[in-house]
Amino acid sequence: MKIVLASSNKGKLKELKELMDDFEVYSYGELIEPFEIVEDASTFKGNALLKARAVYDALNDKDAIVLSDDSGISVEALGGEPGVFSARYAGAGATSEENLQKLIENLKKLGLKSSPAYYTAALAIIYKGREQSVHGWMHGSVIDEKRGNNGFGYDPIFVPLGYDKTLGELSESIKKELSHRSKALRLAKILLKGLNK
Ligand code: ITT
Repeated sequence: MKIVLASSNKGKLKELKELMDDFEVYSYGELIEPFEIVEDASTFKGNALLKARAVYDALNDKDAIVLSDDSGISVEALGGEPGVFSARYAGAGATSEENLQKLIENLKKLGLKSSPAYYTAALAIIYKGREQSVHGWMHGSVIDEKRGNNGFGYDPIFVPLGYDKTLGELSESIKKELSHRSKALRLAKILLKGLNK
């Protein structure tokens, strides 16, 4: 079963490919020229569907199975920010480092060293024009300084519930066990295995 991942995010692609080693997986950039996809929905699910549809249409392959991932972090002390704006928290085209620094600055402005937070991943699947989606979450907290270099994005400031280290410090195998993406993918795999192939 050949699956096309509708993402250009290297960190996500690495995790998804490792978590899907029981499938034949390609990033869409390995098959066609990557293009910009406007993610203007108000929910993770909405944006995941926009990405999956855009790539499904561009592939022009009626047998393609497309899987997209829209994800982000929601911080309690910041009223749920950055949420669906996680990739562009510090502005359009911002780097992961700029987004993470903005989150730390906003915590500091409130005089906080940490806040409860959670990651969300919405995965959308399109096959033969039929759309499905699943979600996964990882709860924990964000802290006001970077620790460790593992993972990507906000991982160096995220401490999963039950741990005292950030995902930047913890091993990749722990993130694989706990993450929003791996939880959503467990559900997505059930859908993928049920597709009429
Ligand atoms: P694609 O749309 O091409 O998949 P993107 O980076 O634009 O890539 P999103 O719009 O879903 O993806 O933004 C998700 C952002 O949330 C991402 O840029 C990270 O900063 C953050 N994020 C999501 N999952 C994460 C994780 O597991 N660890 C750390 N940060 C994560």
